[in-house]
Amino acid sequence: MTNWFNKLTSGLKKTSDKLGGGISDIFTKRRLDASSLDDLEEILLEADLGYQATSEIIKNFSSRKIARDASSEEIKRALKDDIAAILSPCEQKFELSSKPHVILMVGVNGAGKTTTIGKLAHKFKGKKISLIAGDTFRAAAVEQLKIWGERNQVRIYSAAQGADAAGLCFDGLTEAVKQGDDIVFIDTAGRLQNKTNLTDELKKIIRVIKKVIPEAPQHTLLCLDATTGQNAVDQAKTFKEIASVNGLIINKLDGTAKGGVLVAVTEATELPVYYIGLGEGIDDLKEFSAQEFAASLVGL
Ligand SMILES: Nc1nc2c(ncn2[C@@H]2O[C@H](COP(=O)(O)OP(=O)(O)O)[C@@H](O)[C@H]2O)c(=O)[nH]1
Ligand SMILES: [Mg+2]
Repeated sequence: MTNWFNKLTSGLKKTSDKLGGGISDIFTKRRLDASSLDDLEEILLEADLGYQATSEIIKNFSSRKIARDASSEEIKRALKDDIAAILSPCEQKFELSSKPHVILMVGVNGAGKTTTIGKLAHKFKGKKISLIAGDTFRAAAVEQLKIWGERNQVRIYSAAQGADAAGLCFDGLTEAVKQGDDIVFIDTAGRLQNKTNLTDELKKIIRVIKKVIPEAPQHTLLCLDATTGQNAVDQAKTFKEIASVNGLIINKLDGTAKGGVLVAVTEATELPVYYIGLGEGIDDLKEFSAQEFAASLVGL
């Protein structure tokens, strides 16, 4: 727990240096007034929190009873509370509801889909798990998932490069039902540069999944790369629209200066953040905590 908090805090250090450092710069010498609030607003925008969250926070600050001579530490605490309040509806426990529980992983190339499947399979160690290598576009993607399958000692269902992803999902899921799997993870390709193709492919995959199990996928999780900043917000909106995403995983929060984008993404989508990625290793996936995240973000 403390370990994780340290990891989160050091991961977000570049963001909190910007945010917390900026606050110290403003409020060490100046009072809380319209002009220092303007500067605070600028800092929040620069830290990628997005326009909506930023204006909400600034409005809160104006109406709040914070002493005009509050220390930068007090300002940070108030800011942390505001950010935690914005994020708290997004903190939801990830729960399995069916057998098999089908988890469809979506997101652009490089967002961490395959890696996250590997990490999640590890988290659910003890359950009967299979992985479907639905990114049939790149041979490397199948290989990468196979390595995660071996590491976790779980079954992987794959086809040759270029095979029809929806057909593979149908076969893999049918097999999972037959085998009595508890959880099935479906990896997908993420070519957002061709939105029509991607949309068609994802829709087809979802249709096919429903043919085998009408209430699946129980979770469609969108992986986002925090280092892409405001791009992640656009991706989130797009994928929510085309793939009925019902949960987020924000990766690469280790070492980014754009950690604030998590706030912008949740404001834009109103989706829960189930996990955050803090590294490439099998253990580097953490359940999202609004309080911890807000504290790390402002450097408290
Ligand atoms: N630093 C860091 N790297 C990550 C994280 N998640 C994934 N990666 C790396 O990002 C790269 C792309 O990940 P991958 O799972 O292949 O993305 P995909 O294309 O969406 O399947 C790989 O090199 C991963 O090891 C994370 O949380 N932190
Ligand atoms: Mg992949």
